[in-house]
Amino acid sequence: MEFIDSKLGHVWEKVKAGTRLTFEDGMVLYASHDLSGVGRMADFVRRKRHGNIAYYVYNQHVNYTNVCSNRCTFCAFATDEGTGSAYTWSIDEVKKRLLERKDEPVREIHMVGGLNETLDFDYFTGLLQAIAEVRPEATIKAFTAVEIDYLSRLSGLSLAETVAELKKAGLTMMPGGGAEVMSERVHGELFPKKIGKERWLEVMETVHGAGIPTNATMLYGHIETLEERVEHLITLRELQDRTGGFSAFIPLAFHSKNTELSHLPATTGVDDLKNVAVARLMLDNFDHIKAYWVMIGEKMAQVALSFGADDLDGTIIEERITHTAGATSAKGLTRAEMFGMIRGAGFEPVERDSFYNHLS
Ligand code: V47
Repeated sequence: MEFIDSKLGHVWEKVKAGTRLTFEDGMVLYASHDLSGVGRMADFVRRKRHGNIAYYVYNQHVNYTNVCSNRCTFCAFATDEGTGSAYTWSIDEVKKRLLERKDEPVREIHMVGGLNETLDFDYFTGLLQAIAEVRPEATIKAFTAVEIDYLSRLSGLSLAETVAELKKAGLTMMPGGGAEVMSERVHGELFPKKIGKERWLEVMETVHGAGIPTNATMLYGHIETLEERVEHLITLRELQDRTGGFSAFIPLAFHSKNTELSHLPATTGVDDLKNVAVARLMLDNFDHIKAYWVMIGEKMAQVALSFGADDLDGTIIEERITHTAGATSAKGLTRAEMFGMIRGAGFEPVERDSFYNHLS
């Protein structure tokens, strides 16, 4: 492979040989202006794993409350109880929202919410049971590690016992949010009330130990350094070596509108593609890299399929977290639009369930 940036040659030798990349290699990749060179290497690895296939899932988002006691500075979604925009859905309200779309072939319910201190533990198990009842054919992918930690404190149960109770009630998978960037510096500045790196990892390890797969994410494009990004990826890779419980990694592009960080500019297209590509190259033990179209836009997500991504996430319809922070992407996509994006990029669309079983 020919490179504009000669430093990439050394990384390419390793990629070809299947040798694990180091922290220094990660820095070379992030610092390089040879975007197509980084992307071609990521595409090489992606095609070895997934050939010409690109995935999407027919899913529905449920954000049961936006009341949150953590109040992270990067979040536009969260609010305090009693404000005009505060809401909390009862279990019946959630059921009603699921039933409204009962004639659609939804295969995954993605559910996350704020830390709302007015809700008790029974609400959460009741929520899972109700969803499992209304949508028995869908996987319930719910609660970030932050919520699981909170639920353990709320219930007074150990982490393992909490996870066991949630699993019994219907939890079958967990999304990847909540770690943001695993750096003490960023944690202190942007989300001091939220659990930190060690606890996030402990929750994930416990959940994986209970046989529940999870995703992992990284929120980029705020105050993090390139070093902190690479360290974050290596930390995830190390946990994956131990548990094998991570299914997909999703780089999350920061949106600053309506947040305390509204002075920060949007991420660039180059950075969006680079985060997908570097993740594919560094995370050699992750099967799937998602290009989350909600955050990077439909057009960039389509291009990202040639930069290491093999999955576009879902159809969604009612995304709230990123749109409250100014996302200009659609709120949902149809199957036909998913197909069009994937086919237009030269890949074969495959509808999947939460565990990447092929449905079409
Ligand atoms: O943890 C919050 C992020 C996450 C903003 O696992 C923001 O399949 C950008 O984790 N700008 C929740 N990002 C979303 C998430 C997710 C999404 C899609 C799929 C999966 C999966 C997981 O959203 C939070 C936080 O990192 N976030 N505010 C913002 N202003």
